[in-house]
Amino acid sequence: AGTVVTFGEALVSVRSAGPLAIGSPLTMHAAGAELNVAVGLARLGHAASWGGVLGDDELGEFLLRSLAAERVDASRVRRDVLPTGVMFLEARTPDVSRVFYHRKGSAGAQLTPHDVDRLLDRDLAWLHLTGITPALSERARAAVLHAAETCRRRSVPFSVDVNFRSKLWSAPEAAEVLPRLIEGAEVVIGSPEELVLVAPEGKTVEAAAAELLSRGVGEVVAKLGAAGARAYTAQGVFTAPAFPVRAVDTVGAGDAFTAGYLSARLDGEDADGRLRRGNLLGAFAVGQLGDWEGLPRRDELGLLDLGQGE
Ligand code: CKP
Ligand code: MG
Repeated sequence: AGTVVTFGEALVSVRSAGPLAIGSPLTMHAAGAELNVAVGLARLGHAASWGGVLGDDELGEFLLRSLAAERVDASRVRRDVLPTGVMFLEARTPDVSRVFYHRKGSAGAQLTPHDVDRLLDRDLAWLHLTGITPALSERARAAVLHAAETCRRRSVPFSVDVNFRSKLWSAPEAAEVLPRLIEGAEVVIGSPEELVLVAPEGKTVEAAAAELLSRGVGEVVAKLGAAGARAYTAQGVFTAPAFPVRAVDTVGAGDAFTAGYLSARLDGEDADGRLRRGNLLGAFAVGQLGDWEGLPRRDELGLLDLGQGE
């Protein structure tokens, strides 16, 4: 059946219980958008592989250990003398959290097109990319554009989660690169604002979706947060509500949605089924501290069933 592959920068996310400036207690989690998606897919039983560059340090060891524990193949990871990146997630107040990256000049940004060639040299079922990787460095940008190009050439289906990060690059910079990245993608996922960013002519999410579909994107998926998600496809527009759950940590919800959506897509589910599983994984993710810790195994997919689950 082949492997679902994804790559990017994995980070150690350090979450605080309160304000950082007063030295609040910290907990350590494995994170990074692509790692989150790989874990989500592996939990559901898909053969998933994550690639990237990790520091030859204790934080890199921690990330490898986390990937192994979650049965994500990391056999093509490269180690580098530069440090593994860190992200602080500060609970400044119970309602306001802030993100601080310590990732400039990190190992993760050293990814090259050659790393991508090594990673993709196998039976590929699907490749998942995000708009974070091209924001990391010149070589990471070249690597991710090369990966998309390889998929187009080999006719391997691929997805892109736009994941615009304003702390890494500006909207005009992203708008210059991301439309090239998503060309020919089977699935493009983002918030309404992110979808508008990658469709040069589209001013609303509907116009952006129509533009992307007309330019050969297979389907466009808008994540609407608590309002659920909507898929724009050649067969029409489909909408599915979110699962009403209590949220303790919303970071990682987008990646969880993506993992659920792609999992259902790989299982051959229709648009309603894909959206439902995306929303379901998002609901599992927000219920637990950490980006992916709360995600379900396949036998747990019915746990949140409130009349709309699977
Ligand atoms: O869009 P999400 O909240 O699902 O993404 C969260 C991840 O990779 C998080 O793990 C963080 O490390 C990052 O996005 C990032 O680089 O911002
Ligand atoms: Mg996101």
